[in-house]
Amino acid sequence: MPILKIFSRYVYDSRGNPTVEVDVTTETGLYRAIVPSGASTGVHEALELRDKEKAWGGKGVLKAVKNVNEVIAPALIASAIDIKDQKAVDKFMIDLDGTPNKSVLGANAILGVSLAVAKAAAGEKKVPLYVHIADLAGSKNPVVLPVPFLNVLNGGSHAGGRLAIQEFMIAPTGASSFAEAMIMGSEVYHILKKLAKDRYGQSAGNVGDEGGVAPDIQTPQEALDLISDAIEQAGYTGKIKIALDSASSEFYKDGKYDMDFKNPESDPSKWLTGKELAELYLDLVKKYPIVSLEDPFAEDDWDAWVHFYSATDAQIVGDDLTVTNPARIKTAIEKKAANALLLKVNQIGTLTESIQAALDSFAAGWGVMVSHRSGETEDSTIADIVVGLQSGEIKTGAPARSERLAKLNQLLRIEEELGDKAIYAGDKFRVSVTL
Ligand code: 2PG
Ligand code: MG
Repeated sequence: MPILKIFSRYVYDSRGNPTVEVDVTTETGLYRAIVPSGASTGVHEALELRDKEKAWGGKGVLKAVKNVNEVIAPALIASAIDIKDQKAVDKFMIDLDGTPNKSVLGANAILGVSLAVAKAAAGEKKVPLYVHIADLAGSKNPVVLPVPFLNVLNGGSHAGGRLAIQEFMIAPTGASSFAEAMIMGSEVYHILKKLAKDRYGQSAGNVGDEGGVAPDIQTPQEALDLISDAIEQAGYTGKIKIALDSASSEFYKDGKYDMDFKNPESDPSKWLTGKELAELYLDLVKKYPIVSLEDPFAEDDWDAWVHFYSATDAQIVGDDLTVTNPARIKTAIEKKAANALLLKVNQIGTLTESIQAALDSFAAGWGVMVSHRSGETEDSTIADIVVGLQSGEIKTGAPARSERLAKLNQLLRIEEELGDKAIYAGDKFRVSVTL
């Protein structure tokens, strides 16, 4: 079925910044995708085209919008490529751009079209989006609902407090369904908010970019104690695990890690080496039920990753390290630097390359956690992606704020639709493809 029209406009994301929206129209209807945007972005990510002009503080996306409307739309429509052939559609746009990091058209322009085309193809096939994505990925059993890694306490570049580590997530692995995982997560979130206010004052209940509470605390131990207490009060000890995203590239300075990086007077003699930071993580893993650590080290500090890999059985997730890029993933697999991929569609810029990144990771025995960005929208595509890939783990913020719930609510609907066929990944989240 041909594409009748492709139209792009800007809309606003959850931080109030403009972002690219794309509508693809075919005979079966109008299909829409909105592109997310990160704050703690990796230097190796595909290029997000921003106007860098006075309007919106340099964050305008008018050029990216124009690239969709004036370059991609006429060329793709004229090519008459079958929209069900996502690989061909994405390759066409990659070639049209002609650069390795999509810097001519912008990864935000290309991704908007890529995702909207996938939705249009699902519409043409009259199947849910996750079924179409499963077809594209060759998934064997796309009925697995992921463990939601709920970011209940925000720090780093996503919050105002002093905490260096960016994300403290709870993972209800002991639930029997996704719906039950959300009940557990929601209960713990509300208890945590109350505990944070009781311990640190009213303002500790304020939330960061991803909806988690953001008390002005300094150490990861304080955060983990708060969360452990909330899990215990809710009665879920043992059933809810914990995960971290350090986003440590944000506090890597002169070859060391500054756990006080938001303090302009931070004392360099206290900055940690990679080995010292690894010791800190190993202590935390011993004391708390931590099952996953993301970006524990900076994006090019390979030695620290390799050292840590051999010291723990926990999931070690590459985000800034691997940037959903098959070439970086290959290096990380070869070096034994990580054992899981954080999959963010806008880090690479097309659905096809994102699927390839997941398949390469699965082939190496890695886990794959599908992820939102800190700047999000009502677009819920990643919920269908995580089920379509059968990857068993997703992080999309706290169980609060509608740009986060858009994805979690879509997963509730998918579980309901699958009925008896649905399988909750639970404590098998790292090997969900084998279920
Ligand atoms: C991360 C993300 C999403 P950002 O570091 O994993 O939680 O943050 O989108 O700011 O890169
Ligand atoms: Mg991250």
